[in-house]
Amino acid sequence: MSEFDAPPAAGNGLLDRRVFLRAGIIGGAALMTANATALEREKWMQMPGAGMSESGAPSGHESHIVRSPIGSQPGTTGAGASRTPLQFLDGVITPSRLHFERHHSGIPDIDPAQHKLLIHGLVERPLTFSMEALARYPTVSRIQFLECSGNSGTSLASEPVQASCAQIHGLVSASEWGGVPLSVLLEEAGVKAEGKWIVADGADAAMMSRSVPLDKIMDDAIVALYQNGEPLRPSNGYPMRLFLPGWEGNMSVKWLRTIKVLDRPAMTKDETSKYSDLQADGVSKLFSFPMGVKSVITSPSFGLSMGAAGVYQISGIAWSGAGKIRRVEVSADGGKSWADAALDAHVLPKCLTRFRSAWRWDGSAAVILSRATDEAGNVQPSREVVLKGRSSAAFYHYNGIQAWRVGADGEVSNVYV
Ligand SMILES: Nc1nc2c(c(=O)[nH]1)N[C@H]1C(S)=C(S)[C@@H](COP(=O)(O)O)O[C@H]1N2
Ligand SMILES: [Mo]
Repeated sequence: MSEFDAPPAAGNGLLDRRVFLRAGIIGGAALMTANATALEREKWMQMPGAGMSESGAPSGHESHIVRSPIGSQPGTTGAGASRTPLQFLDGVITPSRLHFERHHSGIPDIDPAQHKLLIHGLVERPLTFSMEALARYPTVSRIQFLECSGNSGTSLASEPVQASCAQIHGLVSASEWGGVPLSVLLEEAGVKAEGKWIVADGADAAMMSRSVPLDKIMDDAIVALYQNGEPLRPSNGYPMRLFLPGWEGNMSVKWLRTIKVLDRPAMTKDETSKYSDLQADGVSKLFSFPMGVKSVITSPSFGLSMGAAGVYQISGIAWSGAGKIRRVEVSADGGKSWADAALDAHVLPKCLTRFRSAWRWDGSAAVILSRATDEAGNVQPSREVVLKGRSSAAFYHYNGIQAWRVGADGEVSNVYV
């Protein structure tokens, strides 16, 4: 089956996802290729190429693929964020150099030989771990996403902000995180019966600190030492960070320094002044830990433009703090009809999942959307549903459906449906 004879799967040109399972999509590529019979021997073939190097770097032709925008609080250089350029990436793993950053007081320059992790509070044996000691514990690695709870907050604006996918949704990334299960370290310290929470502190000037229920710690929390196979980047917590799969990014305390076992949450400045969801009735939800089910089409998206009418791939990412993505549906008619997208083979729990749909664009204006469902049965809500019951001052945990309008001129804009 090529996409030319693929059955339509939904309105306005969405094609059956099976085109991704067959060689058919090649037909689309052929359309864009001239009928050449021979290739010139290009200049880079006429002399030996560059030599080896100690550390790789992206092609100079891809220098636009950088984190942006970089914003910091007035009067500071390190209290802000940089975002992952989602619209230029494919697959699910974020290259470490492009992992988003969110710092409250810059990146500390930590000497691993001097850094220690202290575990204390309601434990039988308070313990400190040097890097060397930690490295001797059994490690695990998992590919998982990290999302700031402020991600996509731009979508709360009363009018759609015309900004790139990075700018609106780029506070999410995924890496292979490797490290020591925190449960192993806590078992060694011996948690007392009254220990029900921990509070984790960072070694940065902000001394970021967050409380985490012990159940989550014992379930899948790790002290991460590795990111995509190499030691963590300084911006992502070198030499060690707490990593809490699927939970709001703020709780994954970077530059981890102390873990104190408590009988209740510590109610730190970072969990009372921020990251709570104010409701329309003036009451805040106490805590919102797992990130909701969500998806976004990364291509086409704002700033990318379409060429001539024809067959295109709609591609994006979906994720959920509750587990695996079960399904992603795509619409090309503003939500009137939907078709299942194809999911790439790596569908991992609490990870980004790449989805793809084939779309025969007829060259006229269209609104494209994606909607994710996770294995717990949670369905990504519309913007309207997200806003319902929320205070207009609430900012965090936006997971509504993103709509992009493809204009007849091929330009893509942000719209609300
Ligand atoms: N010590 C410390 N940990 C921290 C922060 C911080 O400023 N200091 N920022 C938090 C926030 S708000 C988020 S979203 C994540 C971001 O992790 P990243 O910079 O590796 O993407 O780290 C969290 N951990
Ligand atoms: Mo965050």
